[in-house]
Amino acid sequence: MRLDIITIFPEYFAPLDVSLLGKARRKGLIDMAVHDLREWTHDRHRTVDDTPYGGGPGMVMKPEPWGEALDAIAPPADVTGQPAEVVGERADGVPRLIVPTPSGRPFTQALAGEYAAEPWLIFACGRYEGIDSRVVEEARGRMRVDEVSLGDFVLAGGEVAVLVMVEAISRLVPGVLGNFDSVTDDSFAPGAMESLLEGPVYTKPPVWRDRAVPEVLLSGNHGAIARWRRDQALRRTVANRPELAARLDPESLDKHDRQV
Ligand code: 6GU
Repeated sequence: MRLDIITIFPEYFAPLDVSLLGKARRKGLIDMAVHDLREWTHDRHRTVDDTPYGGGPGMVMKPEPWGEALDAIAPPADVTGQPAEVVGERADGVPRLIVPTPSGRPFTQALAGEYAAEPWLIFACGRYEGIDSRVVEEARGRMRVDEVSLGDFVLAGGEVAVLVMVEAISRLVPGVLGNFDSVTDDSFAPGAMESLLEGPVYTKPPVWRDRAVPEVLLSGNHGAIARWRRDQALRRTVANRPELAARLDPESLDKHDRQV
């Protein structure tokens, strides 16, 4: 998978060299480049923002550097309709553009899974009050564009949102995680425990500060363990995410679940 990130703060992405993602990059599973938007400015001050038309607070990112950046990273098809020659090891085909903004559609585990199956993603990090709307409008003419939000709160810019999304997406790329089960077990993973939060986990020692690990987990009774884990997941979902619990399919709850 190819990832291109466009930002005025490339330093934000240093953590992508470490841990899981660093390893995936070294293994060649993920090919990532971070681009400084200011490379595509032409004035002495490398200006990327200006005052908003119609008035209002703050600044808006100018369209010209964004247009040039996207043309350079994902060259538009030429007049013959043939995709332009792409330099170096770039993924071929058409990328999907993701624009983080609190006004976007919600980022979910399902969307992360969808992105993980794409060969090429471009992330456009806005700052200030956002990017001139014509940039997304024009890009839609030649690639799929999603404006995506992490939730109902406001970050100072898209960089941290992109770190979050890249981590969620890359761990779903085949080969990135050692143990594939740790993906299928996740809270929000599609499957049997769908829409239940993950329950508590324990490791050695069996007693720590007078607190024993729940006995059932040491019993070796796999049926009882599965039953207990489901109870715990259900309790946690009701406590922390009542709106998720309310949406559980009544058909999928057995008599035992109802007592929980
Ligand atoms: Cl994706 N971007 C910004 N700037 N703020 C956010 C967000 C994204 N999601 C929630 N708040």
